[in-house]
Amino acid sequence: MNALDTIIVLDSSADTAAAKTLPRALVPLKIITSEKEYIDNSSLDVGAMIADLRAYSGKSSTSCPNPQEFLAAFGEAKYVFCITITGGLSGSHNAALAAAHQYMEKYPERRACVYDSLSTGPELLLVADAIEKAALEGKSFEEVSAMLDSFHSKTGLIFMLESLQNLANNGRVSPLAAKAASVLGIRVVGKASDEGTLEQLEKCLGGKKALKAILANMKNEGYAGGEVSIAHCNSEASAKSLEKLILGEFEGAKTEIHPCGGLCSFYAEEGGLLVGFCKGEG
Ligand code: X90
Repeated sequence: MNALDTIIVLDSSADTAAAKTLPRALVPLKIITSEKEYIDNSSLDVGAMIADLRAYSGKSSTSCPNPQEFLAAFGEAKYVFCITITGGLSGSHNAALAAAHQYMEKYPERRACVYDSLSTGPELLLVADAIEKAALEGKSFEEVSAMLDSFHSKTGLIFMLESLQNLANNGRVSPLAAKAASVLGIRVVGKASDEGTLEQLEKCLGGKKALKAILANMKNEGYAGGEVSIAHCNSEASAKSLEKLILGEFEGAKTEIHPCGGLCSFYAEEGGLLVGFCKGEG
């Protein structure tokens, strides 16, 4: 596969499309309140959106891209790898599948592979990095697609949330789970389940305990010093503390911290951390 003909397309749940070697494109989801519609692209002022939401108590929701929006991002690429937020919680994956179908029907010589991350945020970035690495090693489109067939066992996502309000309001977790997290000072630590839904693992009182619980659960899921990508919603300090904790135990682990984009900020809410990791030693 000629790497120059290849594009990695992610929906905006991935937080960033900062290109490495291969071009990347982000397809925006939308965050909608009765006052405003926020398009989760690179011109979105995420900080201002968070401030708006803090002051807003009305109804809010999100919507996923349609197939046309994915098709536009595929552009003229010969090979497309498209990674979406979990199909268990969003229609984004189905829209991407429809787009890939139309793309290959219209251009029989082009290929598009769609990957359901069963997750969100940083875990998508780790998948993108792995695709990029394989492509640059000279693997064929079919070889990279085959690698993705068994890739879910290679990465994981642990999250820590201070509020589950927006998730519950939009039917993405049970109101009961949200109620438990609404107690002041309680943090919920959980993981992206094998089905691509939120699985609560622990409730922690206090930030320090929650950070320790994140690392303990990462190890439980097979983390042993591999790559880590941390997304935070207005909580860089706790992301840095977590990074320190990880490096304290796994010296030399490759870590990276970035702010959540619009979609993950809306659902993770202020104080939230999303931690994607590669299982094993990396
Ligand atoms: O289609 C849409 O409108 C988007 C719906 C997205 C719903 C869930 C977003 C979750 C974002 C929350 C914590 C991590 C959860 C991981 C579960 C797989 C972040």
